[in-house]
Amino acid sequence: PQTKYLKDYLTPAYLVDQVELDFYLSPTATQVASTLALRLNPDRNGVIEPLVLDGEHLQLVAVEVDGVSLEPADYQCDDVSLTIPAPPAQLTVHIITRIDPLNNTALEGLYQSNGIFCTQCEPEGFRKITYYPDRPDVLAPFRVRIEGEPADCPVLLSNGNLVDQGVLDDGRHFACWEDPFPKPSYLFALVAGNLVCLEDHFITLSERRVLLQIFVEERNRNDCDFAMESLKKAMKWEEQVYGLEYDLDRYMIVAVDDFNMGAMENKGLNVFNSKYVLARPETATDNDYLGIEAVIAHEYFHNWTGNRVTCRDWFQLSLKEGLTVLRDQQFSADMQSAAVKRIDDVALLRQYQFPEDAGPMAHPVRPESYVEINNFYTTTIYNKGAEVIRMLETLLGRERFVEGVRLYLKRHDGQAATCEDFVAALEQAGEVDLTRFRRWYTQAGTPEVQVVCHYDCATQTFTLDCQQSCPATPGQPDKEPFHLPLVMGLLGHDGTDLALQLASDEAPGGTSRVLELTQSRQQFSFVGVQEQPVLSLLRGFSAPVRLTMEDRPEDLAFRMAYDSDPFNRWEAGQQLSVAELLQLYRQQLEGQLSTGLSQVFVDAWGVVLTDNEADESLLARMLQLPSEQYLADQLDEVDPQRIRAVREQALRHLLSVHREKLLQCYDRYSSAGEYSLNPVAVGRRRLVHGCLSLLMLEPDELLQDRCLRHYQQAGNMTDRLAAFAALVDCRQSPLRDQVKEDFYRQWKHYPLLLDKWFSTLASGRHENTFFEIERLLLHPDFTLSNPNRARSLLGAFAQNLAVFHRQDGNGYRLLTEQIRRLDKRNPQVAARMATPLTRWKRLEPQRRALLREELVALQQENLSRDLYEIVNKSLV
Ligand code: HT7
Ligand code: ZN
Repeated sequence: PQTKYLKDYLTPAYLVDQVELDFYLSPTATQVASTLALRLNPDRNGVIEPLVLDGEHLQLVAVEVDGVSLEPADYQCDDVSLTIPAPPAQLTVHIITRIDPLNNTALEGLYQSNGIFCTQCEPEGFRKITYYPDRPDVLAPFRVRIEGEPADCPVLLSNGNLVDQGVLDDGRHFACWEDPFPKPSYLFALVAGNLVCLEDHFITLSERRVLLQIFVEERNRNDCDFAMESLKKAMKWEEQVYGLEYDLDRYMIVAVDDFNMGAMENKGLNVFNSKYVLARPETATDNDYLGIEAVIAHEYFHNWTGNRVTCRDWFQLSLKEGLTVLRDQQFSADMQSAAVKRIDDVALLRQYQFPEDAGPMAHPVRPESYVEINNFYTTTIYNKGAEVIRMLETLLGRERFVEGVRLYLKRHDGQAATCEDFVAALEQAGEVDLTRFRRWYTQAGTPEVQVVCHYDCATQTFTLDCQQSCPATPGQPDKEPFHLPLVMGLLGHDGTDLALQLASDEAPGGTSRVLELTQSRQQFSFVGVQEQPVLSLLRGFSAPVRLTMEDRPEDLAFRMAYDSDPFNRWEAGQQLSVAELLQLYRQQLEGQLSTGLSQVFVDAWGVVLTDNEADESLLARMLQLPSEQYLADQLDEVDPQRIRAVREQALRHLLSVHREKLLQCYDRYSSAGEYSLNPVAVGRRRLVHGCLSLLMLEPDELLQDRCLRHYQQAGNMTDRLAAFAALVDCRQSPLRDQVKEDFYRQWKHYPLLLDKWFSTLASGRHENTFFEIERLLLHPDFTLSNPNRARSLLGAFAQNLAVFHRQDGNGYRLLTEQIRRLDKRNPQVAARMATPLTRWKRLEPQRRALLREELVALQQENLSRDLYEIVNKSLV
């Protein structure tokens, strides 16, 4: 397969002035008639070039140029394109193709999900529908006519406004849609099927009425209220914070069960994985609700950051994705507990993006090359991309940042832009120099920052000596220093924030500062510091770096109790935990007698557990020990089973000391009541479930019964699933099989909950989980055809580190075998699911060899381009 390079970017040879598409729907032989008004790009100065249209898996029926039908000798057609060698400078091309939606298992282009026709065109799916210059910098207005059987497809949808509809003599019916906003082909959408529609409306800032419609299958008609409310909240929030209004008269969302990712922002017609639309308390957990709120907002926000201003090429993907993730994070922070949202976002970044940045697929936020663009919808593009823009917000302040975003949107409205365009607009609005900052777009890897502090009592000066470096990543052995905003404060002995005065300031001002680290080494001195302070650095995780400071455990415990920045309160606790757990790990590894957790840590943890004042969500997060993945990330040679053993040893230690307090906390908050998603209710449930899962590590019969009651009497899925997960881990108890059967029986007809059944069982912590997973693969409800189902079992399995990384290598064999099969049906999902296989380099030698063997075997086979790229790069 070929590698594509950013440096090879060329403007399109032909522009498209108008697209007309006629669809004659049929499950196995849909006919697509396309009429394109094209003209030579004026930047070619009249020098004619061949017209090359992208197309894959198409059956070509006919081609005409300016009304004259072409003979096969007049054009060239291969597996990936249709070329007209010397066309006129202005021409109308008419092309008829035939496609097979029913057998489209890759779920790209036009496919069927439960009998519903739907499309997924980003990034390169449109070329599987018809021949077209399928690249994001070719923008055109689309007019679409869809014809289908009214019995199978009563609903016929496409982008924009409905301009005509009717019934034909032969009984078929049609609908015509017109999208006035020129758009790239990746934003095209078509949906047709037997769907019901839930309606509402939104009045915009300028008092326009927008029709809001959510289309779902009949069985789901009662599960859309939360999605609709989230949409209205997102519309209002974007007006209030960014001053941006929706631009069409109607906004449609369709939910389908078979979808490769979360959702897709097609202009005016979003297509969603039903997981991110459907919710009611009995079927969706708190996290499902929060996911829906975030994804609905994310796709809506794309209307400006992605659709009105799109990307010039796919190397610029983070231009729309990083910015839109940041905006959905800001929105969710305003809707929920902002501190906990930030903690969750950082935890996610560390759990997935940091390992990516340290692994074989590490790439800059703006990559320089790719083999398969589908592989670059990564956590680096999305989440690190959002962190990069968040740093711009920190450097500019919210007001100027919003001004900069608005300037960027105004300047490039209706255009395809680059990351550089974005940075230039922010630089101008913020009146700052972002020369060094731009390195965030070109250099991969997570920077490491080391800080050493010194307090000089005689001069009352507190100095931070900061150094930064960045590890080598594939193709980038050496890095230049990054521009890092370090938000900080100093805590006095009573835990209050001290007023800050840098040596260069005239007077003290404020208790929180942004220090800008732009060199590999820099010092910052604060004067007038009357006592030895405790430094609180990187507040709110103001830069995506690994920070090392020689914190004493007492200082961490102090910050855990007093830091005014809630993120850093949590972070101090995490650092303490990491240090404790790594010490236990090393003791085990070296065969030393374990000292257990330190008293300082056990006491500090107990203080959090009995804190009656702080936000319960924050407390719940503070009580969680760092994940196994995060711990693995701190080690040079990883033994995942040892990590699990050590983490469980620590949990049992905490349980043995604090059992009574855990029971009290569980009792205090586990009152039933009407389900609500307000942050206090969510926080209490998190706390209760944290206590329950810890208590259930060593459950007596009484506790098992309580857990069973918790499961049976739960008024919502959040409570039910937490108890289910705890019981699933009670291997010796007959209750385990009882609830396993009960959950299945109750929810076997509800796919999203059957997914949870599979994933909860695959996340089990006991030794037999692996054999259970083997059995589940043969379960009649397991299928690789549905991405959610495949992820629910295989994704959960691969994240269950101690089970996946069995010492005998059978975990690797099992996953590789399933990926092989999946690759034949759906390469995009197969490649994504192969990520855990690529993390072999830092495993201990025996597992490393076993995993590598599987990869080498896979590499010899006939793989899709998607999987080939992942496997190949991971072996370099
Ligand atoms: N912009 C979308 C990215 C996407 C996608 C969505 C569904 C299926 C396949 C896909 N490939 C790329 C989703 C988003 O970021 O909003
Ligand atoms: Zn997106």
